[in-house]
Amino acid sequence: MEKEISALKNAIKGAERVTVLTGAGISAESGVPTFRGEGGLWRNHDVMELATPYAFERDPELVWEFYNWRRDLISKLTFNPAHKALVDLERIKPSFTLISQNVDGLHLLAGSKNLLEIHGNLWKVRCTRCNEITLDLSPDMGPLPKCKTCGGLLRPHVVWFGESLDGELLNRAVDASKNCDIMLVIGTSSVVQPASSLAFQAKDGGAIVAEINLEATPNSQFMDFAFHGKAGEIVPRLLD
Ligand code: BJW
Ligand code: ZN
Repeated sequence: MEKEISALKNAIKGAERVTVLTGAGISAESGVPTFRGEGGLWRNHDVMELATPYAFERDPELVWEFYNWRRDLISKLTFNPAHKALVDLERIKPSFTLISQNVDGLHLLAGSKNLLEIHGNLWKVRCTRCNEITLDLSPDMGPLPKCKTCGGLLRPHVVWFGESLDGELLNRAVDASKNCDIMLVIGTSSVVQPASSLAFQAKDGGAIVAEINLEATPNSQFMDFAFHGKAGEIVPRLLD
């Protein structure tokens, strides 16, 4: 592992264009539950079944209760050494893009700048009637929050299963993946599309691709480097 760490460290040092893809695992050490595995249950509901437009249509109050619980939890948490190391890396690279599937806002809180939140942001809400998007940092939005402009029902401004990602954000994420020297894939199970395929776009574009995850993923075998361990420990070591 030491030799590999040192090889990847050198590759990162020599790279001008760096792209990073993160998932829930990078926030796990901050206390944010992941989606699959142990963190995947909320009051006996599979969180994957709550993160759908059908769940919101059927029972918006339950879905809002789930999101209010997450808002409250995350409002008490902060970024960890892995988030911070990426901020430091961005400062020294001529070209740096951070693509995150996370909606927790912890990369922004840490100070990341060129950030593409491809699954949205928990602290933004969108009106289901007039589509207005607003930032609202209150930990509890109440049972069925309404739009101040038109009175329509608000929803979290996140991307649920079966919904399309914002086209412009996705184009920028694909561009940054195809045109980088190195891509770091941190704390994602790599099972959700289209995020999972970005590592292949990077590889096709000639980049070195490295995964940092507690355990192997379906993409591990295609990686140039795969480190198994905690992001909060490995990422700062790679970038110090
Ligand atoms: C650590 C650690 C530590 C722990 N250190 N590591 C092609 C084929 C088949 C299906 C599809 C397809 N294209 C699209 C689909 C459908 C679907 C999809 O991908 N389904 C698959 C499950 C099969 N995709 C979509 O619907 C997407 N939309 C789309 O493509 O539109 C067009 C279209 C629609 C329908 C059909 C075809 C095309 C939208 C996806 C939206 C995902 N939304 C969510 C919820 C966001 C809102 C919210 O948070 O409330 O996004 S679901 C959830 O999964 C969330 C995450 O961002 C996402 C990814 O999860 P992530 O981050 O990887 O977390 P985990 O928990 O899975 O993994 C954590 C990892 O960390 C683990 O590996 C741990 O080991 C590790 N870890 N602690 C390092 N300390
Ligand atoms: Zn409205």
